[in-house]
Parts: sequence; structure tokens; C-alpha cells
Amino acid sequence: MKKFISLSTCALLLLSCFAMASGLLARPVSAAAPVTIQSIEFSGTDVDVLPQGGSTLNSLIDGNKASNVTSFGSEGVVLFMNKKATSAGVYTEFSLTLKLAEETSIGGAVISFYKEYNSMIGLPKDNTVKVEYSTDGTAFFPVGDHTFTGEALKDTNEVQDADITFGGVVNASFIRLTFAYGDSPFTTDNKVIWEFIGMTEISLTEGAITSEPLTSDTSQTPSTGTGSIWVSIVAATIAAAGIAVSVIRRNK
Ligand SMILES: [Ca+2]
Repeated sequence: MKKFISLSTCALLLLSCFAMASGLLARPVSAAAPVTIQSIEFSGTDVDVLPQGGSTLNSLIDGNKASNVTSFGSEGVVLFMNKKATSAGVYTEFSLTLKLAEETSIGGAVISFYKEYNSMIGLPKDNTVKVEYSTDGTAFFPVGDHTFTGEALKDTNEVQDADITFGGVVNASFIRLTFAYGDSPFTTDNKVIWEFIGMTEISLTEGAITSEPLTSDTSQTPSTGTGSIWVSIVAATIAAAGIAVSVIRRNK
């Protein structure tokens, strides 16, 4: 009976340690909850930001995808013009950094691109978006290069959503997205690289607590935040096991 009580106590201790540790994760989140983006910042050289129809760069985080737009001059479209479109083999890049209202576990992004082939408004090189995250806005860590399907087609003007799933979650206060211009199908005016990338909206999706935390790129300094939660759980488990062993020994 004594042994049974001891073992029950151990089990309870173990459970409560787990509960304490996982309590750090137990925030009310759902798989696709929208995330409040406080601001957006552009960075890049040889790229001009050209918001259309009275828009501003902030139009990309106003919650309106402008899904029915079929003309690049429309309100809601923000164009990014590559000033090196005639330089073969030069794949100019630019970044958009999103500042979140608070540190949030992020599992993905949706980027609404505006495509207008006939006006040389296409998609990023290799349909790839480089994603990074940060907790302080200074040190950025890789989430990965993410690709999506789609193509800018002749005579087709449309908004296309690119759904990007990180394959895990990162605790972030900042998310940075980087785009490059790729080879174009054009020879007009010698613009062999796409001249424009267009967008109407960017949103982030909160990760479910059941999602696996992302393991950081081994070439980078380990991330803070996400990792520390799992360290807490492991530490709590080891501590609980230690207590259990000593209680069992004492009762022998
Ligand atoms: Ca918008």
C-alpha cells in the first residue's frame, strides 16, 4: 500500500511537471488563426516600390486581397520594379519584413501575387520565397526556402494566392520574406529578367500547438524561444524521474 501511494505520488509529480512545462505552450491557438501584422518594411536596392491606384505599401497588410483585380493600375496592387531587368544573369532581390503585434507562433504565410504577363509582372524566381524569422528584429534565422506552384500566363491577369507552410512553427515577432527576379520569357527592350513582381496582400497563419517546432539550420546559431520550451520540458522530465527514483529507493 505504501509503495502504491509512493508510485502514485511519483506519477502525479511527473504529470504536474509535464503540465507546468507544456503550460508554456498552452495558448488558445487554432490551425489557421489570422495574425495581426503591425507594420511592413521594404528593403532592397535596384528595386522601386510602386503602389498603384492610391495604395501604399501598407495595402499589403490591410486584410484585402483585392482578388478580383485584373489591371495592374488598380487600387490594392503594389508593384516592385526591377531596375536591372536588362542585366542577364543578375537576379536582383528584395525583402519585406513584417512586424507582428506580439510574439506569436507562426506556421505559414499566404502571399497574394498579382500577375500580368503582358505587362511583365510575373512571379519570383523559381516560384521561391525565402523565409526568415526573428524575435528582436535584428538577428534573423532561417525558416527555409519555400516554393509554390503557379505561372504568369500570356493574356491572363489575376491575383494568385501562394500558400506557404513552414512545416513546423517558429516563435516570431518578425517574419522576413525575400523574393528574387528570375529569367523572363521576353526579349522586348532586352528585358530578359522579369521587370515586375506584384502583390496585393500578405498574411501569416498561427501555428497549431500540435505542430512540431522547427529545428534550426545547423549552420546557424540555434534559435531562442522555441528551443527553450522543449529544454524546459526535458529538464522537468529528468527532474521528475530523479524524484521518482529517490522516493522508490526510500520506500524499499
Ligand atoms: Ca491588400
